[in-house]
Amino acid sequence: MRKSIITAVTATVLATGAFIPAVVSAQEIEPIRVTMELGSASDNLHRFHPDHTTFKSGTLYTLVVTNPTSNVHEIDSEGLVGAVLSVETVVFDDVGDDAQKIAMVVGAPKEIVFYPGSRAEWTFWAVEPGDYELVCFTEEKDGTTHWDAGMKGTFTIE
Ligand SMILES: [Cu+2]
Repeated sequence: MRKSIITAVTATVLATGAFIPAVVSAQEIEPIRVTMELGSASDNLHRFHPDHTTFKSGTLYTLVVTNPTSNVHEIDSEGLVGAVLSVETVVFDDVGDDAQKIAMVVGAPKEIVFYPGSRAEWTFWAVEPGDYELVCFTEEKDGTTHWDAGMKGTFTIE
């Protein structure tokens, strides 16, 4: 499934002439896995770990995002979504290695909300260089957001 999707994306991109990936053959392409945690199980601070991640243009990545906390969090980066070619996002029922796939989204995820103890793996080609804001706008009962509490970061494509 993944191979056929990646091949289709590559063909589409080549047809538009907008972007030529480093690898254009139909062979299996292994994405580079990059991890990020939303908050931390050891404290209740609303932070991205790490709060800055750098990608190289023309490279295929899987951003592995886990929420080990008891809070709802999200990754919201409209800039990055527009600067990459999204392949798929696979949703898991747990953060650990025994987690089961429970859903897959094909194409671009506008934003992803993570319920406590969940994980998602977003696979995309990094394309357009730049710095892109990352925020979590989960709202607390008092009306403040995690962004207010400092849950913000940056994605860079170089
Ligand atoms: Cu949050």
